Amino acid sequence: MERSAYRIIDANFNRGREAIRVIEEFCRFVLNSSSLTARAKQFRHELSALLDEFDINRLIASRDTPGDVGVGQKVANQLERGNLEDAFTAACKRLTEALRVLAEISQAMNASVARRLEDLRYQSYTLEKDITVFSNTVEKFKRVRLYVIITRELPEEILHLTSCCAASGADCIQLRAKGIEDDKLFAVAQEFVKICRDSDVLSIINDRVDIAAAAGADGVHLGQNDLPTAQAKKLQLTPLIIGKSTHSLEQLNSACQQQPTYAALGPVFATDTKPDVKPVGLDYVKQAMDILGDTGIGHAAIGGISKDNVENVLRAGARTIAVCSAITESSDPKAACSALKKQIVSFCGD
Ligand code: TZP
Ligand code: MG
Repeated sequence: MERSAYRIIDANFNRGREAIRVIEEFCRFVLNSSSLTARAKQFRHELSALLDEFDINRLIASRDTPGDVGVGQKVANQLERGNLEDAFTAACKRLTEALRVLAEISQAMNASVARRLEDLRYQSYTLEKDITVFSNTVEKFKRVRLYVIITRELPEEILHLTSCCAASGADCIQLRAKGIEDDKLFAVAQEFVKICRDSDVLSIINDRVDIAAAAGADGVHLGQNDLPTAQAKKLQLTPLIIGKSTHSLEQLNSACQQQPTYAALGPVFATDTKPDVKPVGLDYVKQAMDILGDTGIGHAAIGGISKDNVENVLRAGARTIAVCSAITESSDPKAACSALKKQIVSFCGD
């Protein structure tokens, strides 16, 4: 009996450590997220520390791979991994299974270790959720080159501009209607989301996570004085893209701690759409792109960007360009939208 218990514990420590290693590599090489990689690594070390609570010589002596009747047994779909996300998800499941087995089997041998293994299992559920939500939303936002912000209050104007931009190359559109009542905002948000969805364009609601979630938008954009990112995450019904405005390196560093999907960098140039905030310039874009490189968090350069200066912003390293007036105040929003998209795409080589 003891030997069998040691065999199970040995096999499941190996299974668990291998699974958390796959998770760590996903955070490191797929998501490029240093903070999620650090969390996975810390988890792996805690799991290894628990192994030290057992007699390592007995564990290794109990191992009998050639005599293991489970080796080589296959069931349908086993080891079918269509992509890296599948490999990550399978590793998460394997990790929780291994932890459950370890806790059950070690219960009679060492109750305090069993309790710590259970703690790790609960932590692993949260780790899986945090990585999955971040990965899903970052993946969706990655393809965004042109992001159009519609700052309007009249529903007809909002919907007309949304249709124009959705048909002319916008990859993401934000509804920024600050002065309208909630019932009207919700109604127009629902139609806005539908137009975007039908054109395969991402829909973002400015300021209001409740409206974003209720209208089924892809995301919400939060300013410095809006709800904190961590609170917005608690209110999401499905994984929500969360954008956070930043106007300085200090704000950017603090935004990164809470892992939004993207950080808005601006205003790059002076703009009447946001007259109260001092322009941050192209140097901020360059420095921010460096900082974001280690986080996996996306970006959107914003503020005073037009066809005349967009290439300078792209040269500073930005690959997602957000504009409001250059398109929505144009006499021909459709033409302005497709021309800007063409400029960005030809620079990025997409
Ligand atoms: N946040 C920073 S700059 C800005 C916002 C909402 C305004 C962008 O509008 P425009 O007209 O493209 O300068
Ligand atoms: Mg706001």
